[in-house]
Amino acid sequence: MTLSMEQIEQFKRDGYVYPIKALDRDEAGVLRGQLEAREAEQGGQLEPGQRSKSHLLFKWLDDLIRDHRILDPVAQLIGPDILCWNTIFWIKDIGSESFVSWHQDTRYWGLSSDQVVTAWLALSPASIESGCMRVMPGTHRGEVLHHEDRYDQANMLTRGQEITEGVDDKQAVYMPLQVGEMSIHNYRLAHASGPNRAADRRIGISMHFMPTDTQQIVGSWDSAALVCGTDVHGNFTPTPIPAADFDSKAVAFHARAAAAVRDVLYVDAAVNTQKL
Ligand SMILES: O=C(O)CCC(=O)C(=O)O
Repeated sequence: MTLSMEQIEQFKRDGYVYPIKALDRDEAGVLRGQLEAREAEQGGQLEPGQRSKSHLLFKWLDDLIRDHRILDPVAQLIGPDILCWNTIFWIKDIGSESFVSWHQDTRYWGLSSDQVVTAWLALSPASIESGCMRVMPGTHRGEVLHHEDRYDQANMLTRGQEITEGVDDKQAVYMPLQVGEMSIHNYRLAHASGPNRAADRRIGISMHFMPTDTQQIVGSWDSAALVCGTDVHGNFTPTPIPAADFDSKAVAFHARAAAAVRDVLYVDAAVNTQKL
């Protein structure tokens, strides 16, 4: 589960590394089953508000952000003292037009560090056909590019934010993943994804990890889970560990924590599209 020196160098140069085998296929299938059982109980899908800070709702996801198979490669890239800031479900149903426009997360998350990384785990096949992520190598080393809020209904991003110049589709690299594999990218790296034209749902979970010295510089309050090492900085309120899926104490904390993230993501936005 550890990254080679070559992969670490590639991550520094290009801003991403994939595929990393994290879970067995069957194990990932069990997690998908747990997610889909909850979706079925609720009438078929997650509510938008359940897509973010989801480790407070799903015990198995809180276990996952603490799993060494996820954390070992992350620690190789950002060091041993690690907070998980957020977890987000990215689900594109069969035939869904949902897409993600070119964007850099560093522009919107209000986090002070340039070391924040996203580990994106596939619970179903993420292929070019199903709308896997694509990235613009090296953009994590440049300026934050200009974004415009476009509010496209099919865009999964909160405000349909899109980079207006500085990305060239022809230079983009697709990151296809098999079930149980993950990619890791720096949150300053420009990335995007297309609609799902495959015969299965495309289901991914993004887990956003950062060094413990990171600060929230846009919002007045924020939370994170200490998942590795120690936190001598105390910049984020620790998230409770749910005792079970949808345990009431964690659900109550989730309401506040997810709202704080929304406040940051929608700051100065003309429209609250309620996508998270
Ligand atoms: O799942 C996708 O297609 C996009 C995910 C994304 O933008 C992210 O994890 O930062």
